[in-house]
Amino acid sequence: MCPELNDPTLPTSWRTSASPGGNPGSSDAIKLEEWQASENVTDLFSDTDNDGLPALLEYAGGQNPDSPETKGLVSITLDDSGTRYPVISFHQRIGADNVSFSAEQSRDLLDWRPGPLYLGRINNGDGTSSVLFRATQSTSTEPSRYLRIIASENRR
Ligand SMILES: [Ca+2]
Ligand SMILES: [Ca+2]
Repeated sequence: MCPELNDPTLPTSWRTSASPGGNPGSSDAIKLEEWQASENVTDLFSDTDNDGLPALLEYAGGQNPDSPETKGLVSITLDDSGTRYPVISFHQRIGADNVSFSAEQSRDLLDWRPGPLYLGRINNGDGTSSVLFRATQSTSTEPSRYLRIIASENRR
């Protein structure tokens, strides 16, 4: 579970530990305020390294706010379990729990609506997990569909 930060009744509140054996008696959470202090970040919308990632996403993805990134944090795949559904994922640093994710879909990039189904998180084994959302319509039903992930600051 995302320690002390989320509602245990919400599926999005649950995650694996950063360490394979877990961390009994301690927390692997990386608090946003402590990350901000260590990285000298005051504005979560700032992009001082001009890599297109605001500071909140640098935190969420475990990136360096002072160094441009070369790898993306969002990817699109197809869920190919019989019927093909587009899936969008965000590669979150495990423990960066002060950010919440949701997803929206659109047919025309103008009208965005909630609806993508939260599929859960997959531990990538490298300190990150993929946060997955699947479109409501399959590619055979709707060949053209746009997805986006929304990251929000989450502090309690
Ligand atoms: Ca940046
Ligand atoms: Ca960066």
